[in-house]
Amino acid sequence: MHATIRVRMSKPHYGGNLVDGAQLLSLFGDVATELCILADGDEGLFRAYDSVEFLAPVYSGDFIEARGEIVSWGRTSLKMTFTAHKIIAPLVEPGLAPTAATALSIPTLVCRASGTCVVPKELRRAPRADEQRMGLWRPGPCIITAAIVGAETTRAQNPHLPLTAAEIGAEAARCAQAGASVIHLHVRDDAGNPSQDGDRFRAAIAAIRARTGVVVQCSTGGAIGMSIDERCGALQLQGADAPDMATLNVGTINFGDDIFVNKRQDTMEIARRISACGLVPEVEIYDLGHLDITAELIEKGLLKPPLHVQFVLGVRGALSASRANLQLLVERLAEIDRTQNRSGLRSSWGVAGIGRHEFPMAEAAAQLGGNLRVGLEDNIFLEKGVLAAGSAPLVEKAAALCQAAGRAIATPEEARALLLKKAAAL
Ligand code: KMH
Ligand code: ZN
Repeated sequence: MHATIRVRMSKPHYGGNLVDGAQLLSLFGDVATELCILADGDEGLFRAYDSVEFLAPVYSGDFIEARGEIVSWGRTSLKMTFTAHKIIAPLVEPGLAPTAATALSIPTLVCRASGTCVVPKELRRAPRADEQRMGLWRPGPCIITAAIVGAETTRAQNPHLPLTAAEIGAEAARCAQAGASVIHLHVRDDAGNPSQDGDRFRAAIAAIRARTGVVVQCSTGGAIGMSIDERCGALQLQGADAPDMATLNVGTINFGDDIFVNKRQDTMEIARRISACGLVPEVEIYDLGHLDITAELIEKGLLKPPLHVQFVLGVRGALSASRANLQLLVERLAEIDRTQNRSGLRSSWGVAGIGRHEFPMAEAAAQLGGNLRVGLEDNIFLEKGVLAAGSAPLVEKAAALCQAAGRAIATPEEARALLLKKAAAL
């Protein structure tokens, strides 16, 4: 959750037209108040700053953009970080009119701070039903998805990669123990090569369900070069064999040195098949334009909001894994909700950062109120140079980031309730 205000500084305090730092802190106070209202439906109180740095002078006439983000969700307190950038400055140069001013091509960071706000216990109110439904307040528990197999990771890269149904079942149980509530599932053939064979999915799903109650989400992305029918192997499963969810890839991207092809007509066909099976789709978004395709699929009646989307960031050839890009995607999804979602329920999102971006993105998701995905499909290292002993240690590390951000971790039952209620909309 973030808030931004832009204000022109008008009161010089010191010689040379300099503005005093307290004015910047007053802007942060207003940003903090907005965040408290968004998070708790109450103005809250600023309790303390734990750091304030003044980094460049601010003069009367400068335009300042003050921005704040919630980075930890305590029970009654909210920890926030703030930045103030100078974005426009008067041009005071001989020969120029006194009205001359310029928009800075590179805004100057003039101040940064972090602090804590509280809503005193006695002032807290319960969210109204409409506020609750639309998720205007604090985010719910964080759903951790474990992508434990994938199609590209090999045993040579990480010897802990599960391949057989029994190995997959055991790894899913370890991940559930560590905090995962959804398993994103691919399967392999006897040689360990990617497969989307329905029987192999059936065996893997049965092995998972014999050991844990996690939500099972099967891939329809498969591996590069597979046909659409091949990719949809898991959609043949019916009744008790069927998965709970299936992925829907909506756009073509460069994928390292390959191309992951998702033609328009193929995407529409897979969307129809997922819907015909009564499964909840998870829409895989690798680039900003993919949300425009998603909007078109809603228009065509092939997707029904509220949606659940996974932002997969940091694939070489698609959108990079930055916090700014993630926020852009979250805002575009919110716009889709505002314009195309009449259900009264907000769409949900998660993020999967590829390679070294896995944990920065997991932390950003936890702080921004989203869900997250980790696992050997996306990243094989626990930390720089240290191979992860399976996906479970990656889940454990992500769960610690959730806890540091004050987010509860969704149980499989909670994930089921949050994700699968979207089925009602199909
Ligand atoms: N293996 C990637 C080419 C999905 O599971 O839906 C595609 C993929 C997406 O993994
Ligand atoms: Zn996948």
